[in-house]
Amino acid sequence: MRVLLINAPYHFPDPVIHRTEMLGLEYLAGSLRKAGHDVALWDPTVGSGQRVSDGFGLYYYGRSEADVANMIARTRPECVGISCHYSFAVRDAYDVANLVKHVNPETIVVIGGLFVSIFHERPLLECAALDYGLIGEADHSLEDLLSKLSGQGGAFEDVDGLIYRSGGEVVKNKKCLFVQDLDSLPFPARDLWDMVPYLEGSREKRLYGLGNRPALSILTSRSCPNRCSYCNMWLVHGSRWRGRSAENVLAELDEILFKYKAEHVFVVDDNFTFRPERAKVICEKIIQNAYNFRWNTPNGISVKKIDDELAALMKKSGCANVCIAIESGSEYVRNVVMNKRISNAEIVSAVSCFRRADIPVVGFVLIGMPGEDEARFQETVKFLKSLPLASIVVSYAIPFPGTKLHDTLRQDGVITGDFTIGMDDLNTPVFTTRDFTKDDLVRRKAALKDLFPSLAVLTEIEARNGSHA
Ligand code: B12
Repeated sequence: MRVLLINAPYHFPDPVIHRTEMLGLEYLAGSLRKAGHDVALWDPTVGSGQRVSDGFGLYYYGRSEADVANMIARTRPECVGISCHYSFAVRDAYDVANLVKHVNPETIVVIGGLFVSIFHERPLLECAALDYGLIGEADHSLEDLLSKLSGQGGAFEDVDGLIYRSGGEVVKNKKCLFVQDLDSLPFPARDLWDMVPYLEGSREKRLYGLGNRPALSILTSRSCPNRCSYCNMWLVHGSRWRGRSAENVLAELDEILFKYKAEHVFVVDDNFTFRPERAKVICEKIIQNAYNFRWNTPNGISVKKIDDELAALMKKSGCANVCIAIESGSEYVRNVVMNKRISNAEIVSAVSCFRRADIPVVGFVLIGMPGEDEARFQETVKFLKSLPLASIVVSYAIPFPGTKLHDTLRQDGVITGDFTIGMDDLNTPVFTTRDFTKDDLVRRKAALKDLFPSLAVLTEIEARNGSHA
């Protein structure tokens, strides 16, 4: 089948975004190509980004309707797959679906990604242009759906996690299957789109101190078994952590470094160090191969199981900095409210290991969780001040649908009715409890930000370390 996979455009509050490759779409394209389909990838957010006068001050990252329509008319796909990566960006995905059907009503339109994984039937109920949705990881299920659509037999009832229309109703199959052997997947099909904007885009943004190096991303494992009350990633990737072998990771690194000429790699796993022995072997193999590149963990890693040996190997293999999930200095907030099961002592120990290894540490901090009164917030201030962090990233708690945080706030009557998170909500407090007002949160965020240098400090550190920043 002729398939076009599209990254849905979106509106975002920031004037510049960190535009990275969509690993999810690249993975799907790799699997479909292996199964014999004729696949193309398109990212309409590339080469775009202008302010729109929508009254919310949001920037639109996407191409014009005419561009989307031209792309469809030119490539004449039999099936278009749209990725809605963020639960707050679905309207833009619907717009693409409607355009596809407008250009050619015969084209089959499938939606996947986080939004469908949370809301299941809702996108098909809200958007008549969508024919199918697939819940969660779709590396195998999309291939299965396409083979049924190409008339190769089997019933739609058998497609894992499929949402479809039947007898005037929208129905869903249970999502049960997650890729067990990640090594069996083809590498992300980076060759199907132009990687230059991603390599150059990261250079411009200098995110998390990568100097001016061109950067790409890698996923060495999937999911995280922890159930932090504010996270809903597991709805896509399931509850079991799965890791690729070091050999398989190194083979993809070969491609990233030598074929695509990246000089920095973002390790975007949800829990890269979940099996520290595996992480150590990956670092050892990078060292043995004398690969000359820098890497970091912009998505954050857990502080559990970090020891001096791992930190030293990370440093030697080129780790430029780590982001770690501290989130709060109050053990009550971190463990009872956030369900992280991490003590202050474990955080101190991990930060010390990284500092001894001379790896700059960025702390992720989440404020505005229920129960975080002024006294508990002050525990965070005190705890952070005691840590030798290079910088911190402070975010407001957002009750994304599908999270325990969302359910608790709904039960407590804090969230009512059709509560939705919009793009314009990402940088502002969206709820209050008796523990704080919105003004309190704004003041607390500003107070925390004053404690540490901004992330730009990492770029300076990289420059001192001999990067070409
Ligand atoms: C890398 C990453 C980023 C990167 C780039 C994202 C990108 N272009 O791919 C960057 C750093 C830019 C980023 C930024 C943000 N991110 Co982010 N990001 C991730 C991260 C860590 C990994 C994404 C990934 O590559 N996954 C691996 C691939 C294999 O999985 P996948 O993309 O989900 O694809 C699979 C399925 O979803 C499905 N699928 C996907 N597309 C399609 C399409 C079709 C047709 C079908 C059938 C199936 C399908 O099949 C795929 C293969 O199995 C996720 C967490 C996670 N584990 O997913 C968070 C995550 C998606 N990000 C999140 C957030 C909040 C953000 C920010 C808003 C943070 C902020 N406040 O600024 C920004 C917004 C981004 C922006 N627009 O600028 C949240 C989303 C929460 C929510 N409910 O929406 C997540 C879930 C993190 C979390 N734990 O909370 N992010």
